[in-house]
Amino acid sequence: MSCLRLVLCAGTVLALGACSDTPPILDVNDPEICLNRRDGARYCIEVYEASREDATETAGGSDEASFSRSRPGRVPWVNVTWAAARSACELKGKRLCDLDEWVDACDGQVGDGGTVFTYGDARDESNMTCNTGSGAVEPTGARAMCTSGNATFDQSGNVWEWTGNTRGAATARGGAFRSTQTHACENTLMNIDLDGESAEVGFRCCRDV
Ligand SMILES: [Ca+2]
Repeated sequence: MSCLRLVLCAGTVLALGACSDTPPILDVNDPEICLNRRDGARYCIEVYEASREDATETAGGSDEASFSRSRPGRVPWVNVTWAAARSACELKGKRLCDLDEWVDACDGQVGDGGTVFTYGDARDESNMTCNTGSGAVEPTGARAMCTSGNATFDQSGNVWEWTGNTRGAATARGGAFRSTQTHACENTLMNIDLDGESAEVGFRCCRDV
């Protein structure tokens, strides 16, 4: 399903594998927020961290053949490599979020500026606003105050999120349930093995409009 050639998407030449051949599957009721990108184009980012099709409020599920979902109250899809996360998005005609897209959704501002943390400028030392410092994953959207100015959930904590659609651009952002000091929108780059899997790393999907 992945694009292993140079492709044209919405008139813009993207890098290898940066988009899917599949039209976006938008009738599955996975909420998304559509925003301006820094280049002036529009994109949509899913509101919740991705979960498997058969995930529940207490279990992450095992269905890795179906495309990912973005639903509230589901244990997020973790233990997934960067490539597998990208494929799960491409199965629904989407892709991973690019770095700038993820950051701008998190901080509520296109380009520079925006809030330091997804929930505001002041660090929540109590770790109550988002699922940071708890030591355990939670269902998506479990912390009602863990929202950005764009109404996305869990862009701080719960699980790290794969971003970038090429290996060169790929990283994970946002901190996870064990993080306490590393959950700002801008400076949470994490050097990890793209081919590794972790119980603390998941993803969410984006798409071009
Ligand atoms: Ca997260």
